[in-house]
Amino acid sequence: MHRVSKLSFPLRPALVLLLPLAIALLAACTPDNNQSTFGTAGPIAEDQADLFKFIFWIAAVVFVLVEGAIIYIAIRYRRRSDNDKLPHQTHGNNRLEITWTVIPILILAAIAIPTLTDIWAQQSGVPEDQGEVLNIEAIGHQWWFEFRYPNHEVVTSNELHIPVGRPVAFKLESQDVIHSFWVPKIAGKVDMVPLNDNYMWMIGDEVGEYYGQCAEFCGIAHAHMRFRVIVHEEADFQAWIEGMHTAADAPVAGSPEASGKNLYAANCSSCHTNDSTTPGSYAREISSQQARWNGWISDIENSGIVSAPNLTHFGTRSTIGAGLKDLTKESLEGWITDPSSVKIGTRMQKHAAVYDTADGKANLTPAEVSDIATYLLSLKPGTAPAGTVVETGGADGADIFATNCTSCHSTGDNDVVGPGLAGIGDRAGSQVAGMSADDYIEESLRDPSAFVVDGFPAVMPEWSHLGDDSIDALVDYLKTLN
Ligand code: HEC
Ligand code: HEC
Ligand SMILES: [Cu+2]
Repeated sequence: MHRVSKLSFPLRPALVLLLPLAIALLAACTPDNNQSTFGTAGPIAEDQADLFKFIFWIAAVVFVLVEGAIIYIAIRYRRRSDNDKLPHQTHGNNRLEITWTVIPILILAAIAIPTLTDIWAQQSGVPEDQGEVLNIEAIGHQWWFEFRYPNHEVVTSNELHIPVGRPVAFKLESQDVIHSFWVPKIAGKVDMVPLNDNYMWMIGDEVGEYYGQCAEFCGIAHAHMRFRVIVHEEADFQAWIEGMHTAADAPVAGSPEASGKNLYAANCSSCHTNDSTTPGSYAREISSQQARWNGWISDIENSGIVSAPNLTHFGTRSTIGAGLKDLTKESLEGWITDPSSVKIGTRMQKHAAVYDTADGKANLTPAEVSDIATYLLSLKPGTAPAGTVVETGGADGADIFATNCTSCHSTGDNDVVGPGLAGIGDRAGSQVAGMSADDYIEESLRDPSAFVVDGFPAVMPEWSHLGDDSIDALVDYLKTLN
């Protein structure tokens, strides 16, 4: 007779293989992991973890009882010999039917109470009674995060700074596709949907650095769309805000930083702003970012610009490529030379003119890459008091232009956000009847809304704060562009 009791499957080797695998998978559940939702550091994540555990234990009890009963019955009432007869067949038992209808209702009700309480608490707006609320706008881009602090007029990217113990209210936006904002240890995830703002809030309970991640598949670099949340003591947070309003020191003439600064102005500043420290720079960055986006959307294949991370005080960052790598001189040089070797699919490499080469790598020598990296790493709050306008280079028009204008204007014929300025001296004289070239250019700087060039957005900031000498120097410099 054929016997089935002997397993033909090699049980022992299978266990030897499966056991370590199971242990490895379970190890992912340790609370210490950077993205584990078990080791929480904020009330929202904590409530969600508690809810998870509550439901898990109910499910575990149900599982053990039901599976136990099945196994017990299967063994206890199995067919023992060919002589066993089919037992008496029944159908329907009211008492049993009612029991196994009522028990699940009770279980679901027990789960619904804390679930609804949590949803209610988390969705009914940021708590106003737990300290001064910090407002942040978080914007998803393929494949990085922009953070704006409207009340502090600070813009940064990929590294979010918040004070410990204070409620933070987020307005979540997206510029391109649907992303999702998730800081596993501090708060649950909420989608970032284009043209439909979402809201969430969180409180960071413990000072430290936490991982964030886009949690909605958004394209090729989705898994590499990360960010960091740095939770500070209140005083350190205030110092950070203050630092973000303190200009970096100007590079010493002839230094690698000075060379890097010029290379940056020529190759990078059409997409990146790196000096959002002065009064008015917040509004300027928002309009530049919008203009970069408009430029990209109007010519997705060939645009030379696209919205990009704000690099103000990049030297204080700890990561690069949206939280992908630690920031070091080497990783930064690798990024500048060939961004997709670090992160596949970046828009930076696709659109920046400097990568328009045969092998797609930067059209820069290693020394030039090194200078740009040195310059970017030197961007930290400088020694001038917060809020002062650092007039780098005194009244040297070329330098003032490199610092303030190259994010929107090229000195050639190419339009970036604003028109290419080659030949502006010649054409300025004929723009407005009776107005000299000098006056036209000067008026364009002092009151850009006076004449808006056809076909361009009215986003040009006004420049009176640079001072009369600088404006004169700029006008003289602009007239030399041909
Ligand atoms: C066409 C627009 C464009 C130009 C020009 C450009 N970048 Fe970028 N850059 C981007 C975009 C977009 C990202 C975000 C990439 C990502 O994370 O997917 C980026 C990211 C970066 C980052 C990482 C920022 C972060 O927060 O992790 C650095 C550093 C950087 N660029 C430096 C440069 C330098 C240096 C140049 C000039 C050699 C340059 N960029 C030119 C668009 C541009
Ligand atoms: C945020 C982007 C932006 C920045 C930064 C910017 N501009 Fe402009 N600029 C524009 C735009 C857009 C126009 C065209 C619309 C208009 O005339 O307002 C323009 C127009 C001009 C014009 C008139 C051009 C013409 O053909 O008539 C001049 C001159 C000019 N800018 C000079 C400067 C100088 C100098 C700086 C730096 C001190 C500067 N811009 C900074 C966006 C910018
Ligand atoms: Cu995303």
